[in-house]
Amino acid sequence: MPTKHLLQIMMIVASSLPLGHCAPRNGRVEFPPLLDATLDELQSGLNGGHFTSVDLIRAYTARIEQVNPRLHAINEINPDAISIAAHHDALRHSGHLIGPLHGIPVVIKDNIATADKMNNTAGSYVLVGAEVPEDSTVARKLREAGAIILGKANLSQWSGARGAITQGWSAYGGQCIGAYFPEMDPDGSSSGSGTAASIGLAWAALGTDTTGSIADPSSKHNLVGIKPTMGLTSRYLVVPISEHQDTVGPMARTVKDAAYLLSAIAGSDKNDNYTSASPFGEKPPDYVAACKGKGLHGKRIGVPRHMLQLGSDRPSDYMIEVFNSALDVLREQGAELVDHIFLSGAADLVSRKYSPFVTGPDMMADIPRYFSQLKTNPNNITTMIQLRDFIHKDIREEYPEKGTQSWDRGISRGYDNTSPVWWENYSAQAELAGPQGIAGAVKEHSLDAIVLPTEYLSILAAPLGNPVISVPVGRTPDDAPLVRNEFGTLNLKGPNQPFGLGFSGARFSEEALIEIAYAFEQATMVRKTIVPYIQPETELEDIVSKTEQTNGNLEL
Ligand SMILES: *[C@@H]1O[C@H](CO)[C@@H](O)[C@H](O)[C@H]1NC(C)=O
Ligand SMILES: *[C@@H]1O[C@H](CO)[C@@H](O)[C@H](O)[C@H]1NC(C)=O
Ligand SMILES: *[C@@H]1O[C@H](CO)[C@@H](O)[C@H](O)[C@H]1NC(C)=O
Ligand SMILES: *[C@@H]1O[C@H](CO)[C@@H](O)[C@H](O)[C@H]1NC(C)=O
Ligand SMILES: CC(=O)N[C@H]1CO[C@H](CO)[C@@H](O)[C@@H]1O
Repeated sequence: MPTKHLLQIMMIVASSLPLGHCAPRNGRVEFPPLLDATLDELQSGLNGGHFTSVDLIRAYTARIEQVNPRLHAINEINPDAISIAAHHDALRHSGHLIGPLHGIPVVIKDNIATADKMNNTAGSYVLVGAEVPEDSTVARKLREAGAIILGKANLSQWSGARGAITQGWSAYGGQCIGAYFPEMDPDGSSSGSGTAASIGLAWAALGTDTTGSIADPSSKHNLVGIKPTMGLTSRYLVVPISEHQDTVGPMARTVKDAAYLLSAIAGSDKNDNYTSASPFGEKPPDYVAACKGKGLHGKRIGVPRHMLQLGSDRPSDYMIEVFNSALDVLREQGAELVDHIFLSGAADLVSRKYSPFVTGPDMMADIPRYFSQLKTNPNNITTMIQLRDFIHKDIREEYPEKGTQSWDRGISRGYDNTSPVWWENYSAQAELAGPQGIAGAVKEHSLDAIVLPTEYLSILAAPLGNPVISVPVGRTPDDAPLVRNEFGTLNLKGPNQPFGLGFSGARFSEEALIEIAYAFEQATMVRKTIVPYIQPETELEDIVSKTEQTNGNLEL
């Protein structure tokens, strides 16, 4: 097979580029462990000639193959990843770096389209074989920053918008599972992005968030997640749920790495005119520069504790203890806390008084619009009714065990987001989430941020697209009981379950939130204290020493 042969040659050429030039090849080179490797560590190893981007692709691919049969985190691997990496290695060798992410492997949620050999399925067979006219804007920006898109991450199918299904399940990718205790429900809908970034199946991942789908799985997978302000990152050619709430954002292992990713993908886009609300235009702030010491100094942070008493899922005493210790850290690091602030709109937001009538009708307009943008639409779907019919008939979609309730409701409601009823619900909810929510609290108490355990925060931030950043803060004790999810399919709760501290604030306040989160992370460094119970084995040194032997043999 000529193609395979060619690839092998390119691999060998690329791997051998830096050999003999810079690297001390005596086995004393330190390779960053891939469970935690940061961008700065990877770039320094690449620039020092200790390993190449091809090595990175081979290592991450081996790691994916080791765990994917059990964890189903990755739906597809980019068949061109090695040759792209070889190209990046050659560029690096000639002194040309495309951008800050040059040659770094990233995975993206399987609802973010790329105009390459990979499918963009939202986890459904209805989109297998579909083609987009060009890269989604965030994928293009990743490539322009130098990143290599290594693969597509599994997700709760249709980002959880189809109906009653276990988080992380998709027909196309199977059941994604979390890595911190047996049969861990991976949360979602950016489930595969969570598992992949948490155990080092790539440097980092992109997810998407409509009502918590970046922040919440980041919390549960021991990651730093940034759900950007709706309008900071483009949704062009991303399979949607709700044009008023969807955002694309980073899921990474450190605040600084999440900031690198956010800087790469942020910016206005003529193909997504919600991004014209951004005050920054095409040039977002330097979020990496916001990762500096003393970021908590003088910050005013509100604590809406009453959120912990709303809804059915209350925090354990243990989680409240950890949360209170985290608040102590914020104080010690120079923040001024305004405790017991009250958000009068919160109870109605938690009871989801209006939200189904906002995101549901959005979906009725937005999913058909995505189909209309395809260059190749293999099943000729143009309406929600046709989409539902396909799912009902194709046995691989596991209907009716896996339902279509969200679509059934949307179809029987009979209107989309052009209806006056939609507007009334949207306006009512905007009052709760704005003047009676985060914006109101920020104004009344002159706050830089509000803080809560992450999973109690997303519901406040979702309706008006306020940003959220989640940082690892703790894990459940070893004797915490296993609790099955509502479907009885996986464990929703268990021992060694990570959870995060979440910060939100005014729209487009990411820079301040990153300063705060970075200072908190540096003061606590919780991530490395939480160890997954399952992780892949291959490390860079395995790949590099194998490459050396191969090269040696060829040279004989
Ligand atoms: C995309 O889907 C096609 C089927 O239409 C399949 O042949 C191909 O292998 C898929 N791409 C990848 C990278 O898996
Ligand atoms: C939004 O963008 C689309 C194209 O992406 C365009 O057709 C439409 O007119 C724009 N709407 C507004 C209000 O600017
Ligand atoms: C979709 O439409 C095209 C063009 O009309 C047709 O050739 C093709 O068979 C259709 N595909 C399906 C699955 O209906
Ligand atoms: C929200 O939508 C529902 C269902 O269509 C409707 O009955 C209700 O009146 C709407 N609420 C408001 C505040 O408009
Ligand atoms: C890359 C990869 O491992 N893809 C797998 C995703 O899950 C489906 C369903 O189990 C497999 O068929 C793919 O091979």
